[in-house]
Amino acid sequence: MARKKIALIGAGNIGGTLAHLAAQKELGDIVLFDVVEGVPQGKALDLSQCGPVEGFDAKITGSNDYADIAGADVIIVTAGVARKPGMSRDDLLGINLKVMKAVGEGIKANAPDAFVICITNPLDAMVWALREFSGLPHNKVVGMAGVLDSARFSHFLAEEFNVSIRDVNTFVLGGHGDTMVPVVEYSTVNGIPVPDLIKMGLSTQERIDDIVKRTRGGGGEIVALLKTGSAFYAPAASGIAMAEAYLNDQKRILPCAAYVSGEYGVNDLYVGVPVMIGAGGVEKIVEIELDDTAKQNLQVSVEAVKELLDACKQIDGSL
Ligand code: TXD
Repeated sequence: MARKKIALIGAGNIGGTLAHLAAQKELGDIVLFDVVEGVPQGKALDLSQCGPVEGFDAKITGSNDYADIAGADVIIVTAGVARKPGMSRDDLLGINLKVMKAVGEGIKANAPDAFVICITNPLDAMVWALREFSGLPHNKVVGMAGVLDSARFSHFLAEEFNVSIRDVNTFVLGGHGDTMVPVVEYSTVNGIPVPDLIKMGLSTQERIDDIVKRTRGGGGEIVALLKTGSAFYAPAASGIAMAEAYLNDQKRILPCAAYVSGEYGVNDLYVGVPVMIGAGGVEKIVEIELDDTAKQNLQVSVEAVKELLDACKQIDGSL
């Protein structure tokens, strides 16, 4: 069986890390695409030279021509500018919306059957715009945010309870950013819900509330530390987990920015919800019972996403 093909649109910090992880896991042949000449080609050549050391077989190439993504099975989009300290969310929106238009047209013309994972921020708006510009089916375009947010939440809880990260399962809903909704009641250590662990005296409500807050601010915390850009190792690992679920038909239940039409009382919007990812792309939206607080928090998140989309429509009248 011929190898799968993975196209990475954007060969920057996340794009290069995606390529390395995909190669190490031998997910398929890899095309790195970027508008900057030389960067995708240089990183592809450098990564190819990891092969003999790490023992992976993967054809890794770099390109500035969308024709080279033809026939891709999975496309992961990180093209755009990363948030810099002092850059407003709307600054990022304006620049990256134009990028999504170019990327969407490139995908539409060259790889309309691909499963597309959008990572570019502001994520909840960019994934919606990318779907609009590409014209792909809604279940084949998804945003990566919740897998990263729940990884951050899991890391902080594993530290708090001093347990293996293997035994921590967390659940986040809603938008990527301040309005995200880490759902404590559905977050567990080896099946024991966090509220029960608090009752068992293994932590306190205040400390868990602080962890929820730190998770919400997880991106900004790293931006402030790095000063020159945003997180890229964990975002790349998260995007690869989603790509793997599609390529290997894993039927994983993952928190992703997915298109909802009625679920959670939300219509015609991309929002962070638990979905099943398999060979059919987003195969199912998992609708859980939410308590009133989680419902309210999700509503706040939905309103924030709607506001972002309105801003996008102001910028690009074709949306
Ligand atoms: O959880 C999440 N979704 C977020 C997403 C987590 C972290 C970072 N988040 C966002 O991902 C971040 O705010 C950015 O919008 C993207 C990519 O982050 P990265 O750190 O990889 O940014 P880089 O290193 O600047 O890489 C972006 C590349 C760079 O090489 C540009 O030349 C290229 O994008 N670029 C383009 N490629 C193709 N087409 C166009 N038009 C284009 N414009 C820039």
